[in-house]
Amino acid sequence: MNNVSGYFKKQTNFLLSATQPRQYPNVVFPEISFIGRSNVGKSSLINAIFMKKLAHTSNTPGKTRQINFFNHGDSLMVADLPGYGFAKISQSEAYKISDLVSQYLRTRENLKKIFVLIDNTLGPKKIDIEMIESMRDIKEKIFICYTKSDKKIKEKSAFSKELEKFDHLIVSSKTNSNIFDVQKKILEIL
Ligand SMILES: Nc1nc2c(ncn2[C@@H]2O[C@H](COP(=O)(O)OP(=O)(O)O)[C@@H](O)[C@H]2O)c(=O)[nH]1
Ligand SMILES: [Mg+2]
Repeated sequence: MNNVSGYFKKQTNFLLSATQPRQYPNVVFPEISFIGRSNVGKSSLINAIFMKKLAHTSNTPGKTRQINFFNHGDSLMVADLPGYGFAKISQSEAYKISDLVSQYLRTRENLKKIFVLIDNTLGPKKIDIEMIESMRDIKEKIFICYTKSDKKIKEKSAFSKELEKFDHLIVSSKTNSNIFDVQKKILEIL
């Protein structure tokens, strides 16, 4: 597949939201998913890649508590996973979400690539490292996107070194910087 722009002109549509595995779409298309802390820019990145207001962006972290699935051109499934590290929910709800996500990551057979988003202005946090460590069995699927590259770096992270071995891009959904390269990465799996 070499026509990147052409491929992303295909229609993308919201399919369903799932809170349980039995609700996941039963399709054979390859799937990619987006994961990261609440407010890291997951929905914004999905919208930038697919050039459409698909995922709901928000200033209120922790809004997405289910897995939202989108169908791109009957050839690719896209999953927007609930954000982690959001403090303002109950412990039991946090466990429920983390069970849902880890179950999804372990068992979803058509899952080809996991885009782990990290806020470039803050760098990786302990919780990002823990999340990535929990994915050790599927680490070859991980691709890191450092988000909000249009903004000034606020903090120097103590954990940056731990992620050096992962393939990554530094992107901005606001200026579209490197979004084309993320699209190219996606086409590689098809
Ligand atoms: N400056 C800037 N702001 C961004 C960028 N991506 C997301 N945001 C903002 O960050 C906030 C959270 O974004 P959202 O996509 O809803 O994050 P999510 O919770 O991970 O889905 C919103 O206010 C977005 O407008 C970016 O690349 N640059
Ligand atoms: Mg979101």
